[in-house]
Amino acid sequence: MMGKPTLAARLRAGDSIYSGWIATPEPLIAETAARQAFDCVCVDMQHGLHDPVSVMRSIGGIVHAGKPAGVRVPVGDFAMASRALDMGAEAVIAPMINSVADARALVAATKYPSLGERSWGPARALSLQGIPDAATQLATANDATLAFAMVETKQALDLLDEILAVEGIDGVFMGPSDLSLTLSGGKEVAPAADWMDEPIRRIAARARAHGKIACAFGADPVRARYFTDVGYHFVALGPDAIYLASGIRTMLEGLR
Ligand code: 3PY
Ligand code: MG
Repeated sequence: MMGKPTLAARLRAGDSIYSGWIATPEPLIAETAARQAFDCVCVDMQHGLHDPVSVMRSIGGIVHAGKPAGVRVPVGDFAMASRALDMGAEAVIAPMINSVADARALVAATKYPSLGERSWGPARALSLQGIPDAATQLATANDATLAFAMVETKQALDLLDEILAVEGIDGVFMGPSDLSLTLSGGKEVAPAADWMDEPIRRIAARARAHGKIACAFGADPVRARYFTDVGYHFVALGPDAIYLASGIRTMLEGLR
């Protein structure tokens, strides 16, 4: 939003960002999360139930609550990556970026020429974020919006430096569940296993070496804190069903 530091500016200044993660396609939930102390709120189209309309409405609620919005798009849906930015998202998270070609496709969809091939049409982003005119948008959008490539497979880990080197990729987003699933050869989903510590630290260290942002999905506060401690600057916590369940638990425990 104009007048406030963008999510990109805060991350580049070294701030730690904790983001909400909303799977339920109801804008009021995203807005309610944004009214809490989260720095940012993301909506999930990959494993969450969001569609383009619920994403558009949720971004409105999040931004009206004064927070930046992020969108995780479905696998391979680079068209939606462009649309999420047109709808006013400040960050796009693309799952399963497993090759340099995937990373380049993400940049093409999210950055205006000459860096990428993003098509012109940000009317909603302009009005939502108070960007005064097209020239300002064109001059600022490539820096002010973030393209995060999910590194969450053995294949992507093997190509980590090549993916990080793609110009226009602002950071890598580590998905610990899929990473553990693929590193274990399909044997287990063990996002918090001891043997995950080395690849988790390596991803943060290599992102830092490339001057890029390390992001992760934290699930709970203990894991989120651990990610921050080992060099991640953008950590998502959730999804929203967990907020609801833990709120209900706390409330009922208060009765006993
Ligand atoms: C993963 O852990 O694989 C994720 O994609 C987190 O959302
Ligand atoms: Mg995943």
